[in-house]
Amino acid sequence: MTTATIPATAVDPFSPEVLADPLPFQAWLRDAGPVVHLKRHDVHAFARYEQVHAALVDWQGLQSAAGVGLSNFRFEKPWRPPSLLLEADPPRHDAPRRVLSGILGPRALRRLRERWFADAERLVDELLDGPDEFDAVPALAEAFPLRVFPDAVGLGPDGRENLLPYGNHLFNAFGPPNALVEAGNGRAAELGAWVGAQCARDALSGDGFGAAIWAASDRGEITPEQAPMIVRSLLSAGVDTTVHGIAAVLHAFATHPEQWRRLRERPDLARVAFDEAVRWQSPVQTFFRTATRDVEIGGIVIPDGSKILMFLGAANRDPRRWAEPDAFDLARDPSGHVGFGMGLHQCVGQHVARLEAEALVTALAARVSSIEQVGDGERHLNNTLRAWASLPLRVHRA
Ligand code: OVV
Repeated sequence: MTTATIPATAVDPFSPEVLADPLPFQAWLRDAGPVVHLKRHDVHAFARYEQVHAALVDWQGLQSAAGVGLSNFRFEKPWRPPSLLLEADPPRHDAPRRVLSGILGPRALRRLRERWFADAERLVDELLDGPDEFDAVPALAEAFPLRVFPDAVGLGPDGRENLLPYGNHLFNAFGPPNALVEAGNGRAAELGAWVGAQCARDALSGDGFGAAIWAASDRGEITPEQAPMIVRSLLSAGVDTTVHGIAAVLHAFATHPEQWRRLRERPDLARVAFDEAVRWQSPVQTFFRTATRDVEIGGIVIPDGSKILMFLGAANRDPRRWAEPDAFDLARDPSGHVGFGMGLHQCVGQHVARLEAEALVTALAARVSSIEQVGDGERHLNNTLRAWASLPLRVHRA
């Protein structure tokens, strides 16, 4: 296929209309062809599972070090120093990744499991002492990660309210410099300075993920210059993502009462439920890559140096890959979804996210016989995240 025959669209995927309701546009993209040209940003886009997966695993042909947003670091100065994990390629990516994989891996998280389950039980008990109707975004989706994750990193008590706004701006900044980014620019320097200050060794407790990163630099596994930047990755990627992942699973159950009944019979399905919700809502909707040479994907050539856009959320609902893709269904095996990415850069924090969600969903399943959503709720628009501003729920105590 030549460039002239590639399907194209002038629709801006980062416009408020598409961000508010992305599914119709994503369905159009998938059906238009394996590769679609987005005229508004002059990038090629993949929305089918096959091409998104192929792009994610081709780290040699499609690099991350030129940025995983629209901005091309070959030509544009990044708004913050690039991440050593997200915005790096092998071999520079490897030592930071190896260190963080160990610190956030299933074995290392075992010591947190009991504590986080107890914390989730306490939070749900406190909530159920109040009214039957509440907004699940502040009450659960934000409250639980903010209760457990900053302590697990080893952050001090002050300024934690900066974490969500920092992450929100960061995820907006992967998109084009639209009104969402402009709205965040005013506080970006202040928030970035606060986050930067929390990454110093003496700002962190002696027993958290942060201290473990610094200890790895003592052992020479990473350099002392790299340590604070890897702590920054935890604070960047570890809060908003889990908040909106938890919001996704709560929305899923609140709109699928039969799935909640099934979970109550089989509480061991809590982890599968979270992955199915991550597939179904895809809290991280999109990431870009940059061609390191002319790369062929989906029958067309992506020119060296040009950006491609991967629609993770669209791939996760591609009927070519998934039966009944729009159904939230605990009977399905959601493994292979690309909501956490795939390949070399696949989410290094996914075990942390799963543990948080499992703890909260398990505590709810033991105490709540039914969950309903009261009205449509309100989406929170972000250039990268599929998120909720408000998710009003009504629960019945078991
Ligand atoms: C996956 C992700 C998102 C945002 C930031 C980072 C990673 C980071 O490493 O800073």
